[in-house]
Amino acid sequence: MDLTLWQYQFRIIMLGDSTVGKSSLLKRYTEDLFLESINQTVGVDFYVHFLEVEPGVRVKLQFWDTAGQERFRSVTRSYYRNSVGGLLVFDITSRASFDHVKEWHAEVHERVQPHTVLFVLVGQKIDQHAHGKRAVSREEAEKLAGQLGMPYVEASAKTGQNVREAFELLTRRIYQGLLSGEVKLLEGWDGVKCAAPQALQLQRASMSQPSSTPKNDKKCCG
Ligand SMILES: Nc1nc2c(ncn2[C@@H]2O[C@H](COP(=O)(O)OP(=O)(O)OP(=O)(O)O)[C@@H](O)[C@H]2O)c(=O)[nH]1
Ligand SMILES: [Mg+2]
Repeated sequence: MDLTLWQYQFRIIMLGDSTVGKSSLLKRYTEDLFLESINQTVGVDFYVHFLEVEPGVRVKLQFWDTAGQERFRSVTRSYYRNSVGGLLVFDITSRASFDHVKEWHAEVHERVQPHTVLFVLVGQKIDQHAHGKRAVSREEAEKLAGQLGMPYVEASAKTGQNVREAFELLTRRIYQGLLSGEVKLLEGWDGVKCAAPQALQLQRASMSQPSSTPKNDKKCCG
């Protein structure tokens, strides 16, 4: 199948403190690679990956990998608004990176209204648990994720554990949001794009319940 064909494009942002492993997660997911010494991100980098969310429905995932360093914040902020989803990442060995999750979330929330960004919280570097370096318990992270209304996944870009799962969980969450109308397609917003008219036909064919017709299908694809 031609991989350049897609029915939807989702723009997804990677957020979290510097060195938590945002770029490493993307490298693992898109190239199945891990680098012990990887350059710190300067401003924003771009990655692309394709995922079939259900038979015949191919999504182009366009990732914005932001720099966690404070000095790039004015650049990275400009990417929040046109993101439909995000991985909010902390490092399970760094208490400070976990403490900052609330701040990252609040900052995005404030700046994207009236839109919302659907998040998954990722506890990164889970390979370090076996070396006794965990500084944030799973229970604590799950509790915070619950308060912020997002699922929690523990992953390791180094071993690859749960990396695909984290990205796919987010993608499916966005796709479901699109079908249910939770994700609203407003004029002048680029978080989601649809390739017309194929997407609508496939979407309709895939839905068994007429009541689950997306509210926004006309804007998206018609
Ligand atoms: N042990 C371990 N180290 C990791 C893991 N993921 C990333 N690292 C290491 O952590 C360091 C930082 O990784 P990056 O992916 O550059 O972190 P980042 O969040 O993109 O950082 P910024 O670009 O500065 O925002 C690198 O030395 C990686 O090799 C992991 O799952 N386990
Ligand atoms: Mg980076």
